[in-house]
Amino acid sequence: MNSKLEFAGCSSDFANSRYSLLGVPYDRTSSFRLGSAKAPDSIRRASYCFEPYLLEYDVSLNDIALHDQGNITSIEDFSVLEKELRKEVKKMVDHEVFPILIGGEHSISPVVVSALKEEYDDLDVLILDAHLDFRDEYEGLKHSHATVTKRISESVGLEKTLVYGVRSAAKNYPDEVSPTILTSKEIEEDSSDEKEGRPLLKEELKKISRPTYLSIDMDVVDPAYAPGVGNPEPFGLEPRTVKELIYELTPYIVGMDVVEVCPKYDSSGITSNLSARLVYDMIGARESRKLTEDW
Ligand SMILES: [Mn+2]
Repeated sequence: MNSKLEFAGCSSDFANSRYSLLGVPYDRTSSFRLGSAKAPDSIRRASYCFEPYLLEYDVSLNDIALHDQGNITSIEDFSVLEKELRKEVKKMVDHEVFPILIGGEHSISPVVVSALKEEYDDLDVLILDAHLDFRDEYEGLKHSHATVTKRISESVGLEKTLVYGVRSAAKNYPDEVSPTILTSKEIEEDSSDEKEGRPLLKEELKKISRPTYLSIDMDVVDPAYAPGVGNPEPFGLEPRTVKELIYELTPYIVGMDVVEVCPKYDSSGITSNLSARLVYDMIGARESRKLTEDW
């Protein structure tokens, strides 16, 4: 662990914390723009932009035991990183601390999912991503940011892998062995009925009533709001949509990550800013909606 910076409000020690952040600055397989290794500290810096009191949730981060573990240092080799990251996630689960992972590239997520699967046998995974990332391998690599959905589906099962916000996939999609997807178009066009408020999304999310891991690839958001990512893909989700999705899902979330931010291409810092704010939102929403299930 080598980061001196801490995410805002992280004054609790690990053993007494409810949430713990871990930076994973792994960035070895990015196919287009490198630079996500700088994201954990960039998102930590951005976290000081906001008031600890979250008006919409009537929750103050100052009243919640938050902890920041710094960054994983074993980032040169995937198999070494995998071992270290699994150990850290297991430690958090054993201490009943909610894990928040800050990437780094998306290939860290299957490792976290596989570690959580040992604790939660019935785990669902909701991936927010512009890209389907369902290749079996990419450029000869099994563990690449372009194979994330495939690896996750092997861990928890295809029927328990959901990908929302998709607008880019390899040519052989769809086929009979694909995960459940909602495209960014389906999700944004769902918002037209003000009274009902996203009926399709709410209907889809009803299928989730189990512990769920939430993986947010920031490229799910439209590049107008989140330009600083490895593979920006136009026609994405509005930030507010992601916020609402997090709110609807919070009773079930048992861990989350925010990945693929690339500060080098984030000249105004708005992608790091939004990433930090989504972490605030998840905590605020989760604290305001008491968990109803004991997993
Ligand atoms: Mn992506």
